[in-house]
Amino acid sequence: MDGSMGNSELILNPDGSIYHLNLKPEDIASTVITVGDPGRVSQVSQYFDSIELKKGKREFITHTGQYKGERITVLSTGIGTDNIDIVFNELDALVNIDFQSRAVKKEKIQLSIIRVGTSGAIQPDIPVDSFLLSKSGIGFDGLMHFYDSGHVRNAKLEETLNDYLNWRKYNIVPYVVDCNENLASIFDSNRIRYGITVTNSGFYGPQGRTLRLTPKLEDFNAVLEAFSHDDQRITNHEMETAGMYGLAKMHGHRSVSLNVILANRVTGEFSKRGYKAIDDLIRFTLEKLVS
Ligand code: R1P
Repeated sequence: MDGSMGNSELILNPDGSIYHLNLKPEDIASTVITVGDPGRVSQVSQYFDSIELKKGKREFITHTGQYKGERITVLSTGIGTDNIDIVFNELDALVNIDFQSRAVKKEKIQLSIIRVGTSGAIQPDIPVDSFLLSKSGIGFDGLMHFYDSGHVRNAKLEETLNDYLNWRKYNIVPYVVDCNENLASIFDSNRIRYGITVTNSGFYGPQGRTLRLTPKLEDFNAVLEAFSHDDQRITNHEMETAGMYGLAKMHGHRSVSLNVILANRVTGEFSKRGYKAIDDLIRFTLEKLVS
């Protein structure tokens, strides 16, 4: 074995780009903003001083450009940690695998990956349109269970939470991974709230929403709302953060998740100015990246 990866494992397109993202190594900056919605990519890149690259395939749209002297890539992930698995493995491959020899490079490059997303609060005092930085992600999806990931997880919080939930009997055993504190400190501001974010495997039943189907765990959000650990509480639901934190840590990258709260699940409110609130978070994020 020479350490090179087969064509079925590291899949490259005929032009040498990576399979799903359709990108070549030179196409990405070391600072990457991820957004769920492909339409949000141009909402970010409209603020760039120049755009050098626009590429895409499926829901993965990428723009790379300059913002106040800083080269930044913005990339859409689509929804869910299944997509996060693709995006984070392929981003890492772009910088840390030699596409000619198909071997892992000796010198590793560290990416800084910042999610600019949307989310629903489960605490009544978190208003819609506010910004929230996820200190930890609680993964109700199964992604981390497919990796040797114990060393990157927050074992203490994970065990305390699972003992509290007592949902092992339903085969619901979430994992917990923390943000990169160093990257998070860039975003320190009185505009930011901090919290523990739940990453779900769906939008309706897995977040306790009932349209026509009956959820198995009727009191899902109330149980999560009542949990606290070291003065931290569970604040919000979304669908990517825990997977991002786990994959970033395992690969040696830095990752942090910023979210606009669009819905409050306790008060029943939904933002009336969502696009503007997301725009505010985009401009806040870009300014913090260059300050
Ligand atoms: C669900 O509507 C989607 O919105 C949230 C969730 O995480 C999920 O991806 O984030 P984005 O607005 O970043 O996609």
